[in-house]
Amino acid sequence: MRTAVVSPTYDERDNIEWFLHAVRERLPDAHIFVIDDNSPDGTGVIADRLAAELGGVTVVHRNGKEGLGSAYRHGFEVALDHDFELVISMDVDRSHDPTVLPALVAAIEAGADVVVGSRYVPGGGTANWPLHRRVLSAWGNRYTGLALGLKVRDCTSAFRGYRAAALVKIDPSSTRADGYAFLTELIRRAARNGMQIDEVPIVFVDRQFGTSKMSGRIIVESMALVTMWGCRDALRTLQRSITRRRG
Ligand SMILES: Nc1nc2c(ncn2[C@@H]2O[C@H](COP(=O)(O)OP(=O)(O)OP(=O)(O)O)[C@@H](O)[C@H]2O)c(=O)[nH]1
Ligand SMILES: [Mg+2]
Repeated sequence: MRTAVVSPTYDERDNIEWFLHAVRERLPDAHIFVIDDNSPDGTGVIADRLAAELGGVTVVHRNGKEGLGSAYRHGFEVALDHDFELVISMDVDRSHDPTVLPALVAAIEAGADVVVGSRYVPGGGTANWPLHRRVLSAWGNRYTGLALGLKVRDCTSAFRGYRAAALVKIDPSSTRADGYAFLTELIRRAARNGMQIDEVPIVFVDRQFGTSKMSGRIIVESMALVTMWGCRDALRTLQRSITRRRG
């Protein structure tokens, strides 16, 4: 399958070289799109040099930091413009294990529309994450699943593969969230469209180099949007059942 890997970067100077080589090793034919928001630490410049060395790497330079959601949206649009059959999203900070890449490809080849690298299926987990991050993520995902009626166990993992046709239908460019709520929004749309969503286990490794861009604002955005979507879904179900009873 013609495969694109879309990866946003912001201040990933210590990770970008490792990342590009690791992806190239696991998926030699995949094209890699790096979406860099003018990283102050010079990640974009390093990525340009590596792209010239390695080939099959496109670095998209944006003017300034606009958030993970915005960067993935942009990267998906660029990848879809280039006629790929499979689009993989992956963080650069070594949290997403490149050895899982072939399993993501295999799941799509076997018929899935979307495949999620999941911390919350048997065999999945997190390594060296502090307790507060583990609790936040695990309970955040439980709450999300319950509020939105989703069967997917890990709605906020960015390590995923999308069949290109499914991604077109999901239409990421019309989403609004900036933080990881963006990821929940995509899964919600896939589920509502009746798409086949598979999960493969991943062990998420906490970043060792560079700084996290996670913030209170991103957490609040996620919780607020999930609650709003959940209430809207419940209201719609109620309206439908009232209309049915009247009719
Ligand atoms: N282009 C771009 N990339 C970003 C931005 N924010 C985060 N990223 C990248 O998105 C990926 C995930 O960002 P992280 O900082 O690891 O955020 P996180 O994974 O939610 O937080 P941690 O759990 O601490 O790793 C990394 O490759 C970042 O470099 C942004 O505003 N613009
Ligand atoms: Mg990270």
